[in-house]
Amino acid sequence: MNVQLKQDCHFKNDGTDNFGSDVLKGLSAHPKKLPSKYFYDKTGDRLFQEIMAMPEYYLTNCELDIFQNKTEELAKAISNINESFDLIELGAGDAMKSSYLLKNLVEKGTNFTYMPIDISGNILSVLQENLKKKLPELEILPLEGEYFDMLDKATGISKRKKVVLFLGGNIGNMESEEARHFCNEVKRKLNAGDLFLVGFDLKKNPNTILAAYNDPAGITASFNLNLLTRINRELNADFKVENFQHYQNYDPVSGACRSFLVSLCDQEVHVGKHLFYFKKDEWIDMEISQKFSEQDIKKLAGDSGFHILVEIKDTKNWFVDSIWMV
Ligand code: AVJ
Repeated sequence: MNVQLKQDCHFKNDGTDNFGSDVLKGLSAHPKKLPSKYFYDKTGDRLFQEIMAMPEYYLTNCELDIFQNKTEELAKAISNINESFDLIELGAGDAMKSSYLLKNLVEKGTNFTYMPIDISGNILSVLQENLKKKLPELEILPLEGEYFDMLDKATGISKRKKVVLFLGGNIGNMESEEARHFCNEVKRKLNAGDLFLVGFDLKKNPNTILAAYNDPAGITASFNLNLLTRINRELNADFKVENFQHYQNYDPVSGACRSFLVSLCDQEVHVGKHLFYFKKDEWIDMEISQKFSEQDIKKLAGDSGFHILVEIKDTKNWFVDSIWMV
């Protein structure tokens, strides 16, 4: 089974997930939009793995570079907590990147419990099996469910200090207001001295960014179009996928990298008993992958009640793991 690098996939925001009502709400909005968190069905998971394997898609390799080659710096930042703690990972997946940090901490004899949170119980059991083999001394407590429900559970289980990881640049899939709200919620669940490590994709040459999301082979296009196929299958809809075209855009001023699906003709689409009209050239807002400047990150940390302890970048300076303290 190919579950490698799956950890970026399981992005969820809150405990109120409802595919059907979210889709109906999005298609009733002006302009129409669909939530990118629903990209990850079985086909979507596979397409995202193909994206991560593309030479243009640099994000995964950059963060892997940090976890593989700057492990000691990460561990040193975490050692600011000089007592036992829980290491909680939001959307842990197969823990490919974090396993380098876990190994370092275990070898140092650090007293901590790893609590991977994921909505996929299946991937969590794969993770547990792998880590048991690789790091038999690691204390691990997998938590299957939504981020905030499981964070509550974790804080209920133990009163120890907390280190929360949110990797992969997943924060970029939120609009800025949503990201602020998300960080605020994490902050509310933590105590003074706890840490929050967030992975951000940085602003860089606009052509480099656009290329990562606008691949000539059309994998990213398929990744977007697959959501229409999923809606057809799961919500009894009749999207004609060939009537929509992927359009990708990066605005270096705002740092927003956005994907759209453009309707190629006037058309009607049924979703269950609901009917939606698309004008030719009308678009659906699909996904934002926000890029950040150092200033943007500082502002987000400050606005949500954290201060930046240390920032660790990859060798190219394209990606940063920013470590915040309450
Ligand atoms: C999983 C959110 C990090 O936004 O870069 C990749 C998803 N979308 N190509 C990203 C994605 C199109 C990815 N994240």
